[in-house]
Parts: sequence; C-alpha cells; structure tokens
Amino acid sequence: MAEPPTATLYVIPGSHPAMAARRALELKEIPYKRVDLMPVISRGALRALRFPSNTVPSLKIDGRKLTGSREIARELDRIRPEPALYPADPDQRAAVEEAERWGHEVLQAPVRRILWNTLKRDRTPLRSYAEGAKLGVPIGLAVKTAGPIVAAAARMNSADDEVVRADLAGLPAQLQQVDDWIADGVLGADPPNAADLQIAASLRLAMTVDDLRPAIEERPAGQMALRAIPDFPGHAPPVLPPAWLEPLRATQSATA
Ligand SMILES: N[C@@H](CCC(=O)N[C@@H](CS)C(=O)NCC(=O)O)C(=O)O
Repeated sequence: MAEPPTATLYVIPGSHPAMAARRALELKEIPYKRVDLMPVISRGALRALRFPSNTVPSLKIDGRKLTGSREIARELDRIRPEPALYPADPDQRAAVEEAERWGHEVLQAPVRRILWNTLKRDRTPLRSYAEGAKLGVPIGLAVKTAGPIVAAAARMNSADDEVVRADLAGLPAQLQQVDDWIADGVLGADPPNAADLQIAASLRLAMTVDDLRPAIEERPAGQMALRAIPDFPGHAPPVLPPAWLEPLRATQSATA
C-alpha cells in the first residue's frame, strides 16, 4: 500500500487563503502538521525555509514546497484525486477555475484589508483569531505585544481608511456575483470545489467581523460559505464608521 503523503502546512491565524488550504487537506483526508506563524514575522520564516514565496499558505508535501492557495489546491488534486476539487468536464472546470481566480484576485484582498483596518482600530479581538493556534509564545503575550505587527500588516496590505471605505462600497456587487454563481451551479458544490473553498474562506473571514456579518450570512453566498467552511475562529465586534457600512446595509434591506 502507498505511504500516506507527509504534509506540513504553514499558516497565520485568521488567514483566509490558509483556511482554504486547511479545508482542502481535510476534505482529501490528508493528515498534516500545522505550523502557526505570526503575521509579518512569517515572511522571514518562509524565506528561510526556502518556499517559492514568503506568504501563507505554504505547504511542504512529499518533499515538495508550494506557496499559494491555488497552487496547493491543484497539487492536492494531483496527489489525491478524490474528492475532486475541480470538475472533470472541461467547461465546468473552466467555470470553476474562473470563479476561483476571481475569488483569489478580486475578493481576497479587500476582505484582508477590511480585517486589518478593523484590528488597527481595536486589536483586542486578535486573541479570538488565534484560538487553537500554537504561536510559540502565550497567546495573551502575543496579543499584548502585537501593536507594531498589526500596524505593519495594515501598512503592508494598504488597509488605509479611504481604500477600505471603497472596499466596503464594492462588497455588495461582489456578494451578488457569488449569489449568481451559486444560482448557475458554478458554486455551492457538495463536497465543495476549489472555487467554493477560495471564496468561502474570504466570506467566512468577513463574517467574523460583526460589522459585515448581517449583510452576508442570510444570503446564498453566506450559506454556501458556512457549509463549505463550518468553523472559522475569530470575532471582531463593531468598530467601523457607520457611514462606511451604508452600502452594505442597503443591500441587506433589499435582500431581507
Ligand atoms: N494570495 C495568496 C495569499 C497571500 C497572502 O497575502 N497571505 C497573507 C495571509 S492572508 C500573508 O502571508 N501575510 C503575511 C505577510 O504578508 O506578511 C494565496 O491565496 O495563497
């Protein structure tokens, strides 16, 4: 019998693409060791470990080193084809790959910026995102000393107020795009496909933010995300300026 693959996944607590990779490993039933890294500091660690890039998720599997949620999804499908993350039918596969690309290139960054802007205003919720993580230092200490890390991460991700306000204004159309793909059968597969995981991870992170959750959770996009990724640690109480949330509130009342 073939040996099970040996895998180590490098993550940052609260990282949505890292959660997509975690769920893909779980769905494939590939046992893996998880290594939790502190944001920003993660860059040096991954560089020292000679991964192709210095972001999470990064995966070492069967001696190969990969960085990136999409690269990891493809490699896992190659190593363990079932359950498939990409449909066998070429047209369906193209549609799933397009939705996955959109989730990666369009949705992922705004959600990341919104979270860093939220944590910049109040970093108390950091502890909840680190639930279950082993950071090598007591979580309380990590959170207490995380001020410079949060500031650096917000800066490196351009989570400035005007950018984040525009991100929030763009979210209703993005949620509609996800609902449309669900209606068309591109998203919402059971078990989830690679695009479901990519998009659900961003939506689940967004739903940890109380300011965003009510606009997402009841609609098809939110329900798909909850099915694809049932658990996503983290909880940030309301902290964003109410005027920034008006576009989302408008969608919420329109879909209620
Ligand atoms: N687009 C990449 C994610 C790249 C990324 O920005 N990852 C973040 C965590 S969500 C990271 O590694 N941040 C640490 C840093 O940039 O210092 C993917 O889907 O794999």
